[in-house]
Amino acid sequence: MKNLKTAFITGATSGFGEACAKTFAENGWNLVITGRRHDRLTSLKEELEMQFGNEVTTLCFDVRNQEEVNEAIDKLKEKADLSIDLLINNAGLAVGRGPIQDGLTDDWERMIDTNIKGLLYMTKAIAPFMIAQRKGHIINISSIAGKEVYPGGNVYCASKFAVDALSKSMRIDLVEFGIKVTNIAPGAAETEFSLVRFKGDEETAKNVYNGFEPLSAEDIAETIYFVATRPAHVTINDLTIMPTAQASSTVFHKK
Ligand code: NDP
Ligand code: 8X3
Repeated sequence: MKNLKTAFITGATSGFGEACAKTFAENGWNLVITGRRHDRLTSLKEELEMQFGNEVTTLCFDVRNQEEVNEAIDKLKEKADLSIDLLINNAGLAVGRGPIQDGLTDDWERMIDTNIKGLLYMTKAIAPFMIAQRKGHIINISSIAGKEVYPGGNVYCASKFAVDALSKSMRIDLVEFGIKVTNIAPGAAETEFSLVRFKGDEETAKNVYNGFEPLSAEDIAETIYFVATRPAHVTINDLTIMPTAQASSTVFHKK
């Protein structure tokens, strides 16, 4: 039997977000999938609708632009019957991995605007749906980089520490409305993350995962699905998930 819940996933055009879209669709959820790459959103929608028969809505926008965020959500409000049960605040990125003294302002702004401000704009736009329903779940994707800093992590780590703090704070603000808030902190996972971080340098991106088995996007999607499907009275507040070969943000057991 179909589960008629709706998950709203930011950053569904690759990595964790795309894997979540597939996992939730397979389990009968309707989806709102978002990202900036229109072609990827369209082909994912076609694939999921054909395979699982779910309703998949695509919204193409940049989470850094509050006007674009609000316009996209206004489009959703035109669907009178829409309820959003789950928001996965996943869209995010790292750009660069150098010491603070060599950092590029543009890279810093991309990380802060996407990882912190984008998450805030999305939450501000979607929380009213959940408050009206007196239920809902917001899952924020932080990182092990939001628990421990590492050399060259500076602004990316700060942005993910901010996500960790916002998760704690949002949980307090939203508890009276029955809204769950979960913070997920993954270690190294092989997605397009490192390709973006190293600005398209495929060799450097690949080297990040040499000598150990990283997490996959599917590992994260499976975990998020578990978190999202606990009974109504149970919330997983915070979850750190690491490759077995990674003990901390800097300690890896490599072959
Ligand atoms: P990917 O690069 O594979 O996916 C990132 C997603 O974010 C893409 O769908 C991208 O879509 C979207 N995105 C980025 N910037 C924007 C923007 N300005 N507006 C809208 N969407 C945007 O990386 P991951 O799947 O690995 O990363 C997902 C999240 O997980 C990020 O928040 C990342 O920081 C976090 N994370 C990743 C880890 C890893 O090792 N991979 C570990 C811990 C946390 P598009 O380009 O189409 O806009
Ligand atoms: C991504 C994991 O350790 O490269 O958040 O920062 S790490």
